[in-house]
Amino acid sequence: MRRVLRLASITLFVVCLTASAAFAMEIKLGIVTTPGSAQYIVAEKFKELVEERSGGDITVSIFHSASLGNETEILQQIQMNAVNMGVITLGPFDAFVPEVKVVNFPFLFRDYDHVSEILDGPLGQEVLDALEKAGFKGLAFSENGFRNLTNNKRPVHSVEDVAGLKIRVMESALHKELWRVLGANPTPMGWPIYSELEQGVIDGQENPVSVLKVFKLFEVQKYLSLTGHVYSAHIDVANLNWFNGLNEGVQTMLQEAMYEAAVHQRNWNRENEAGFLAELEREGMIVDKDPDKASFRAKAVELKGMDLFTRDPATAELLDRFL
Ligand code: EAX
Repeated sequence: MRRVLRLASITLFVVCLTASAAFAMEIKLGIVTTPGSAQYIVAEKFKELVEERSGGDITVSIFHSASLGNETEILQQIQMNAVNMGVITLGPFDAFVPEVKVVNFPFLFRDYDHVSEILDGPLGQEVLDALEKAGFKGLAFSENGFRNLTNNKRPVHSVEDVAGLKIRVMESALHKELWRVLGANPTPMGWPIYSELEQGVIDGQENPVSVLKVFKLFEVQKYLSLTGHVYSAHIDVANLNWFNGLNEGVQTMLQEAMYEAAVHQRNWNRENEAGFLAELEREGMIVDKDPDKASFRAKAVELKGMDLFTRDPATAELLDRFL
């Protein structure tokens, strides 16, 4: 009897070991930015929730600070599943899935409430679903916020003041075309861009106030205009086949954890934006808080009729429903 019991307990022990060994998993998640950044806050919260809810069976390793390359390169690695997941700024997605750029259409959203209403609703889900064509599972939207123009040459109040400025833009056809239409000389570059600004390779750039604060761009940029021209989302993605190969319970847990991490980060951004702006002013930036947005909008709407949005019927149709 003893022997039987002992055998049974050994068997049970081995079964438990096998089960936990089969379940133990490391998720590799890539971001281009550093600790303290918006993308990092999403990644960190996701890691905390997943490790807690899986009882430590799933660990999340965060590869940050461009250790995997720029955002385009991270997306390529996610496609190959060399990296399982990422929190990636929406700009560089253009080249992979044309229709996601509708979210970056200028002056699309009135304010943050409008953003949440649309992106957490069926239209946002359609954008996430569109990523599947390129082998990505779109889990949630987090954010950098509304983008604003900065430069070192002159105060910019209306769109005429943009003429000829050499502006760094994200590696995105939409952003490049937008700044061409607004009259600038746009130069696409991956992140980071601090030294290019410092050395004067470019006159300016555009990013939300959280980015200007976290990356200390106020040290190398003088004029800030609160143009709010584009809402800058991140998409929190996974490799589609990898994700679909996980058991359903794990998929649901990861999906929920990423959505919660995204909402946590969006709240962080929205609650801190006014404070960040005050800090930029204290640091000496000259801020135009009420630029002539209408003059920017009047030119920016031309994008709708351009190849960028008309060439691909799915993109044109999706934009119509967003507008
Ligand atoms: O997330 O490339 C960009 O301008 C992004 O907004 C930047 O990586 C900060």
